[in-house]
Amino acid sequence: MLVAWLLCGSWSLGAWAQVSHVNPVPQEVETQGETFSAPQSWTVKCDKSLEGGYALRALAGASPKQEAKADFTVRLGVKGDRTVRSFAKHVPDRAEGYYLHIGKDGVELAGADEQGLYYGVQTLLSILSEGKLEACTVTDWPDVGFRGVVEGFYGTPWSHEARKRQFEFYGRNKMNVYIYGPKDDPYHRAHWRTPYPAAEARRISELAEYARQNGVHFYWAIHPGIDIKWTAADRDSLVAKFEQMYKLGVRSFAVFFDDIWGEGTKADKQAELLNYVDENFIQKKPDVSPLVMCPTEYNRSWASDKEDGYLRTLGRLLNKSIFVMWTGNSVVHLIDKPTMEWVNPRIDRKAYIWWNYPVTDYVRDHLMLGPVYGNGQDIAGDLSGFVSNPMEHAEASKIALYGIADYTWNMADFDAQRDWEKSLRDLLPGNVEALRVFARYNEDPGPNGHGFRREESPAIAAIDSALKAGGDNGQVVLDLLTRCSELKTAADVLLADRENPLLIRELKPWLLQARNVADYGTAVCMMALAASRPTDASPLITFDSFYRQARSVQEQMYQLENSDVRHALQPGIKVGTRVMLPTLNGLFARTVDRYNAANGTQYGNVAEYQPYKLSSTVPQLARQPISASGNEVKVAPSNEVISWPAGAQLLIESEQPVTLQGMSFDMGVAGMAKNFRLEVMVGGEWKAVSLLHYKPEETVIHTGNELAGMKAEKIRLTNSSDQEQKVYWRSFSFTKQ
Ligand code: 14T
Repeated sequence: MLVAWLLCGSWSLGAWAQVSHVNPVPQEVETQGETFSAPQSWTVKCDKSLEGGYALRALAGASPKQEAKADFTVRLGVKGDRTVRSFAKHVPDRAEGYYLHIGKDGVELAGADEQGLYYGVQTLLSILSEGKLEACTVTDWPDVGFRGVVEGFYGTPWSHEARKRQFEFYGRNKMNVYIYGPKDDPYHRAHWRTPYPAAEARRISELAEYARQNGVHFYWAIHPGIDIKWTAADRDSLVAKFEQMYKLGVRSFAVFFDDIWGEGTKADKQAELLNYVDENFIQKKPDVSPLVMCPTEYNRSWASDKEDGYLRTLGRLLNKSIFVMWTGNSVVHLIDKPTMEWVNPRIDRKAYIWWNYPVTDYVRDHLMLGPVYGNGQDIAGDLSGFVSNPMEHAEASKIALYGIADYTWNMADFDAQRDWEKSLRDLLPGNVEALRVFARYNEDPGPNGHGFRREESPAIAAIDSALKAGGDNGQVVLDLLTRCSELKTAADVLLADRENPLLIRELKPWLLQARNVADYGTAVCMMALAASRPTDASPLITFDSFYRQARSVQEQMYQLENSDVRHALQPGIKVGTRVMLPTLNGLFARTVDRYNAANGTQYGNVAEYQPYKLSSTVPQLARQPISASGNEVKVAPSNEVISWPAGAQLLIESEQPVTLQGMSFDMGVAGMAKNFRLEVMVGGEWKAVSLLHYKPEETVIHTGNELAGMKAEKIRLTNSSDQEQKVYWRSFSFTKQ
């Protein structure tokens, strides 16, 4: 009785164990939708040659025990094996394809190759996931040959454990490539010639082996372009490094020439080197995958289109067996038919897409947890590979990666929304509702130099329009209030989640900020309600109290953003900045205006808390973030060369006068101090402060002693020379007493 009841309990969730929930969506499925409970044990039959292989090993972990004489048999193998002879004719004639038939008394499974068999096992396991099986026939294969991930972002590389978890995820979701190329691994880029020390070498070895067990090609990439000389010595260093990696068990290799300048960027030299590596290393070893390269001009906006330009030279000279990566029309861009039609003839082969999504190294204050929509679904035949550059948050990246696995496997049937729902359930089955709500406010990267944007919380966009159209009608305000409450609940529930602690640790700063956004929204909605319906229920249920609460939460949002919860390089924790916060700020301002007009009061209608405001007539500086932490106020550095016109200025305004202690900044050029004038506004008057270098060859600029103790209302820095100055914006900060 008890057992029956327990089984029923699990069955009620069991609707999940269906072929329709397999990711990626299979190419061909026949089913009547009939499910039955899986056997307690089964007999696995295969040819001897497969025993000990990774496909068989994947099956060994499954829940039905393997027994010599069970009623239920699983017959499996690779096309050509004796065991699968009777049904081998159904196997699709495609690399990595498989045929899977699940019946009441057994399973037939045959792969076009061992990888195909492995994928058939994955499909079987995922149908099996809830103790049930569905009677069905699946004929399946991937659209794109190489599918997966390039760990190619700037910032903290993924941890060893995170990478291993990733490989399991790739295996389950039928991705077959992981390219190791974290920009901040010194042995990949800065010290590419240096062999890995023993401990790091051991980890790479372990990763390569772990990847293999999960059906993933572990590509190790080298990034030699920063200082390479086109000499025999450097060529040999590169091959020697590859040999070291080969000895560690690496069987797939890539060479990156992205984000470099100078000598390393020459197409003919790159091609000569790569052909050498291809002919003397890759081709010489029978068990090594094709070489992959990332070009210097890796997107259309940077590509010169001359007949003898970079791309065509590469296309002409590079061995045809070498894959060439491409990010699309710009660094961060969707990929479509015209993208492929432009690049393929130029590189004279099918491009291998490096998709810069969901990477956030250019907007570290945001998360990208939204659906994977917008790429062309008719380009499967135009690509040789498609890999995603993820976020430095490994677990959180899985939402997007799940979608990319699905898209690259079966492009025509890809449905971004359906896929997204499935991915959330896969990542956090116990708290999928909360994750869905939270993710809707973490989709868009915010304004950025690459011009890449995503939609965000469509439900809130609809509320915003309704509010504006209906004069902040009470019913719509209640709808918004409900959404705020929902967001708060989602964040709280996720903060207490124990199912995927690694994910929650990554999300935590944004979960805390989501609570603030929700609290702010609640206060604003209550302001709107209290403004039209004053009550005397409590002295705190008033417009005035909610107004003060809204301002207070804004300040807390600011404090959190500038706390050490976040990234040192780029402070900030942004949630709901595209739709939710503008909706709330709009409602706040309209409500205050309406209240002031009706009551003759003078509440300020700007909610955003900003103790320091930066503005500039130097266009490249006007949008630099300014932040405070402890006693230090910093303007974020910029990676570009700044053209600072004569007479142009940078202005910092403080909400309240601050007593200065010290200041220094670095414009990357020695002797620059004489071209600039620094002034501080004290009591409404501009006072000059002297600027100096401690040593003539130093680029850092210091201020004279007169600065300390000044009660500054504003600070301004002006190019006082009579010509434009080219400078770097390396650092700028001042301290308060
Ligand atoms: F290799 C490339 F295909 C590529 O995309 N390189 C980097 C990549 O590592 C980084 O994660 C990505 C997103 O920020 O963009 C590329 O890096 C850049 C892009 C720029 F536009 C570095 C400097 C830039 F100015």
